[in-house]
Amino acid sequence: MRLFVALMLSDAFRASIINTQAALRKCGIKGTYTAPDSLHVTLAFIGEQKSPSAANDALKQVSFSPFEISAGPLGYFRSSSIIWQGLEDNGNIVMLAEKVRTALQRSGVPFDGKPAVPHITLIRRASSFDAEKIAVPTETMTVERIDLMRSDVISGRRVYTSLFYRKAES
Ligand code: 2AM
Repeated sequence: MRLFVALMLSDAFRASIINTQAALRKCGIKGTYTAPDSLHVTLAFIGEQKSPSAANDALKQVSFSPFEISAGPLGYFRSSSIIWQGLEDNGNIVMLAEKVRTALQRSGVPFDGKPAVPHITLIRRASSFDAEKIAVPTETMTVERIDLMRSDVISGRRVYTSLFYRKAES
């Protein structure tokens, strides 16, 4: 099974991101828009594993306090034609990603070591990136949990399912 660790979005935050996707659509940008339920921030991409148990055990070792995030400007990964929502988070997402990755390493779970760039993928294979007119959402959310996610292709569509979550300690 294909696994990754992510921050999933609150309903209100997700709704504001969906509005941004709608604004991009209105601008005529074509591509594969991320489905509402799949919008997330990746902390660590693990990839294929026979079982989620070692990753579960690793997440049990991660402790963190709740923190606020808000939307920032949009960004563009030119190499993969991805338009993404940037985030304002006082560096907390990268710090949390580091904790997750350290715990995975200690548990012997492999992961993609590319530096974490906090983002929410909005459109893959975007036809262009002409988004200066798009307003930045004002919604904020409190990060209160991290999820171990499973990624499957079901009827040609990628579907993410939470297998386990670790709550912040307030
Ligand atoms: P993303 O974070 O830019 O959206 C599940 O595949 C998630 O893990 C995707 O959302 C994907 O991109 C992210 N990811 C990070 N590194 C990856 C890799 N090497 N291969 C596939 N997905 C990766």
